[in-house]
Amino acid sequence: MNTFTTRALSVCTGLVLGLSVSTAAWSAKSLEQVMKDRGLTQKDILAAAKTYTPTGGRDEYLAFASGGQSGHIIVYGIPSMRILKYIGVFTPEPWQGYGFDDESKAVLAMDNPGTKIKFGDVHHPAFSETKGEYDGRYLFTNDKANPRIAVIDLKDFETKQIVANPFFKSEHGGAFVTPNSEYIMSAAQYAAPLDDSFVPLEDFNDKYRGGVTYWKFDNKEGRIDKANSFTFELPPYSQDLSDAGKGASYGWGFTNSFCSERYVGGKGRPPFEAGCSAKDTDFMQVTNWKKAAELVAAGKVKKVNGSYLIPIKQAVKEGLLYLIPEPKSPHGVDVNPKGTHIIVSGKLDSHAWVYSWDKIQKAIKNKKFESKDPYGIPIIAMKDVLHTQVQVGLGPLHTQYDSKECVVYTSIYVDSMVTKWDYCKGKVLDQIHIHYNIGHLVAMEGDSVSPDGKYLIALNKLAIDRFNPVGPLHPQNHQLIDISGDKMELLYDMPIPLGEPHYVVAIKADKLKPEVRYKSGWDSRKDKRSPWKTRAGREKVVRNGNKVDVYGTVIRSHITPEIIEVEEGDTVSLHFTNLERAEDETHGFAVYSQNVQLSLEPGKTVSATFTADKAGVYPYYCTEFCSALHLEMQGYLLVKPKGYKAKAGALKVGQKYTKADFDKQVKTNVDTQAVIDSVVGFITSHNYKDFPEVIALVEDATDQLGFAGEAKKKADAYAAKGDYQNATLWAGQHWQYQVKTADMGLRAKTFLEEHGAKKVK
Ligand code: K7E
Ligand code: CUA
Repeated sequence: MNTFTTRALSVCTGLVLGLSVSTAAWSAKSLEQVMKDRGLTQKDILAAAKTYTPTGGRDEYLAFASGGQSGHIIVYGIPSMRILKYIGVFTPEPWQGYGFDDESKAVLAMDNPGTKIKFGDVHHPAFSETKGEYDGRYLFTNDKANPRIAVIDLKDFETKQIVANPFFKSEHGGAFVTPNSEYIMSAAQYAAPLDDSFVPLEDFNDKYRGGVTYWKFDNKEGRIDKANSFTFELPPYSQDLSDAGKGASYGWGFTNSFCSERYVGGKGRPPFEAGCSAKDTDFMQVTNWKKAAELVAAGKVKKVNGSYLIPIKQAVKEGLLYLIPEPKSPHGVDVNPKGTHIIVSGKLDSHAWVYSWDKIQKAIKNKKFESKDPYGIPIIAMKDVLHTQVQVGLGPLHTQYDSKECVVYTSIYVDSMVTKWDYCKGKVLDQIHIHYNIGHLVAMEGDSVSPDGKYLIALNKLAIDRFNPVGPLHPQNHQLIDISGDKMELLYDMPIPLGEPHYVVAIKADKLKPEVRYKSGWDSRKDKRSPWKTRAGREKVVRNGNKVDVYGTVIRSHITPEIIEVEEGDTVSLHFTNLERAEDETHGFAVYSQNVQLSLEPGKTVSATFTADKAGVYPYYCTEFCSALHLEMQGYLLVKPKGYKAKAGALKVGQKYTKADFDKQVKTNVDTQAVIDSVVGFITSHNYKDFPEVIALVEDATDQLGFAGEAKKKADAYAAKGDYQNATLWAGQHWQYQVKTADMGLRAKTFLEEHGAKKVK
């Protein structure tokens, strides 16, 4: 490197890092060396500085990504692209105990007899909205394969409800939310009979149907209200995605389609793909949910199979349903923030098509239709409602809106790029290359009425050569792009090894207010106190015939009870409550060979029911490394053979203790108490009550200290009787509680020091 570039580089890197040249001499030098060693350019360094988040730092946005066939939702931060959580939705997820405890098994079993289905194909997550803004309360998502919608509460990032579509056999176009979360839209994809009967393909046109369901969301309960949801019957055109109108188009929904040819391939006929892309146009289906809801409320819609179904005929008669031609096997339908325009992409074409809501409304008002489809639905002429068409690149799919008016980003699948364009003026502004074959893309709060711009993430279908090879199945690639300037800049590649990504939604992180603990004894899936909640000291085992209920607790570092005895053939229900109040003090619970893995976050109560069908010894233990003595957090489930008679005699101890052992332990305890006293002194001399995190730690520490006092009393009583065996063991337990108290006290002290607590006395 010549002197000029070296100098230019040190000045430049000094600026990049916001450091003056003099104070940054050494770091500029070492940075230069790192760049040289790793072959990094200045552009790389700039990209790194835009995404690097120092230890303890937080992200500005949180992304909720569809986990595809994994059936999960993936949560990560932007711009750091650090993964924070996988949320089990349609698929069991052992870390969270999802699908392993009775409470979450019940969620997976909703509309899923016997939990037979163990996976979901997640495509489109969507946030709950208030006045068209993301409100950070709920997330909804769909399962395309087994037409279902799930509700995730963002208070604790847990799945609370799953509902199956009463009519469809697949469901792609969901979840899309109306501006006040009145309804969640979900459209069918592959046409099928609306009931479960067999209908031969010869009857495809007459008996196969599509549809779009408007799931009623009860915003107060935070659950879908199945009884008041309704579905529009639609022709057997493959419904694609949907979007809800907003602003000017509030009260309406838009669902595009492909294969309006109603072609069926196979059995010697040319394949589906040939027949399904033959025509030049398919249809956008425009539905009026507001008026439909009024009809439902007025009792004018009939229930079929227990659910409201609006037949095509009725929808047409009431003016609730219209068709608009869309060019070339379209994909994606995206309403702009004001609700005045709708963008559709022709995926076999190089154009995006912008429709004007104003013109659509006029055509509807004036009953100006060009014709009817075979099912009698009025068709509005494309030329009457098209605002403009723009050549954006080959294979356009999805569109996201920028914070700047009229500016949008469209994913271009075949050309592997993102096109930035102006839909008002109809011109292309910028293009950037993507690796490879982008599907959806997401801009910050891009589906809301006030998108933030800033970042865009390309959700790519193929990674090919972008990462170290890991066998024939490759991870997905999420590429972060800076869209704050005129030119798009690629910042970061993030592999996601979980499932085909479809859509992602991103919300401003400070809109989310997740809790760090549950109210004690909480059933998180039902959102109320569990009937199985247990307080410290109230643990018990209740037998009723051959049904055994164990009311247990967990706290650092023991499980109560530590021995559970049942008989072969008993049905055992374990109910554990985590007594901790401290942040992040989760315990786990696993039993040998019973497929039990529980996650007990602070305050939570969960249950596990199984049949103890084989006599034997079943160790159980805590699966979260919760404390220094985590490995000792253990116990035994003893399944006794039928008619077993206990042997006479007590447990044989492995170790004998003397007075010297006891005295030694007591000295240790006195020393530990001195540490605790000094920590307590520090905390109480500061304004710790101004810090809720510290108050929780102090509460927990006080609890532990209470237990310590009880253990000490027992130790002293045994010592007075000269029973140094039990005296030493209880003195040891006293010390255990002291250690936990000290541990929490120190955490509280560190927190106060790091958060600028003030001395008050
Ligand atoms: Cu384009 Cu399912 Cu949204 Cu995938 S869909 S890309
Ligand atoms: Cu509790 Cu490990």
